Amino acid sequence: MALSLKELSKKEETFVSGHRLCAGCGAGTTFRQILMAAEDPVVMSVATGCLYVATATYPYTAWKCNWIHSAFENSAATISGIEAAYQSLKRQGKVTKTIKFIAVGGDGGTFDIGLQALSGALERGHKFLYVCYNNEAYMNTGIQRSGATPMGASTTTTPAGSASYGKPVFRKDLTGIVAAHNIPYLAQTTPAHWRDLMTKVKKALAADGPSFLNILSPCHRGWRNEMKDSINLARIAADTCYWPLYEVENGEYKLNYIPKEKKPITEWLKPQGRFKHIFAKGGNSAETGSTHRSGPNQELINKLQANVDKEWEKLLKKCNQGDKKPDLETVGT
Ligand SMILES: Cc1ncc(C[n+]2csc(CCOP(=O)(O)OP(=O)(O)O)c2C)c(N)n1
Ligand code: SF4
Repeated sequence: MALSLKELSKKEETFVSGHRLCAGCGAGTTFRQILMAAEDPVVMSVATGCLYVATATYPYTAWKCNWIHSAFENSAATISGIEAAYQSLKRQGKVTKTIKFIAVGGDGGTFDIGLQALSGALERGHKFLYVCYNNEAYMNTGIQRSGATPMGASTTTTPAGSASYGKPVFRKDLTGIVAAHNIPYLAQTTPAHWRDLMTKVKKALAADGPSFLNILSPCHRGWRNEMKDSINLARIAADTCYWPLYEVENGEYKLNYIPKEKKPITEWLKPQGRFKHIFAKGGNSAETGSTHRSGPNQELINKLQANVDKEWEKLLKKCNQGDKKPDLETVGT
């Protein structure tokens, strides 16, 4: 089906309303888009986290597809078993229809606790899509830092205060880690770029082997932004190059979006309360921990900007696109 809003509006939804995700949560928008992009029936395995807790509250469910709750650490292992059973039944002629398999985890369940199960499933070559809805912390249990949390963010386990400027280390490059598994398809995207996200889901589900999507998923509870600004923040993440939209297809890197004007990282940081201390008087030094009494923690801002610039340049080289601009038609902002 063509990716036009008119056509999509006629499609029956598989992720439906009535769930208990916070109003303005990026995860609901993300999974609505994912399931609308799927052409075949899907079986999903969803790890513990906000998405599971808020959408599958027994005896209610927001999912009109086959669905299993998985433990925090093994969503990819659960889907592996289901996919292997399907392949066996297919070989025996007991199942003839095409079914797609999607494993899901938050960033806690993917970057940290479920990484081993994910790596194993990718290596074994199961034909499934793994989606990490990445809200950059363990939100469901009270906003603890995860391997995806950006440096400088104040969380309940890395609280900014007189002794700390927030999380002291950069986030893990999980997309890079997954790319090192040499799987057929992987990508980064956001729910603000709906056409990009849905195109990537289609490619991922069509891949001949495992595929992976790392989706930046706004969470106003943890990011402490205005509810109404969630999707716009995801857009700013791409415009600052903090969260580049790119894909790796059979080892070939491709940028899907190059902002006309690369915005400074402060545009991503400022609307979020989790970075409020960086702009307040009395912030701590990124290097020494000593207190700045005079104003914003410029040292930390410089460090964050330098990291974004460095990663962006590295990505440009991997994509080797020179002056060739990506096809903006695919982004759909
Ligand atoms: C092995 C294990 N450790 C801890 C927990 C408690 N727990 C449930 S949800 C959650 C946080 C999940 O974080 P994330 O995967 O990032 O998803 P989010 O809640 O942010 O959507 C934790 C720690 C658990 N269920 N299982
Ligand atoms: S806490 Fe965050 S991720 Fe969880 S439901 Fe609310 S907005 Fe969504």
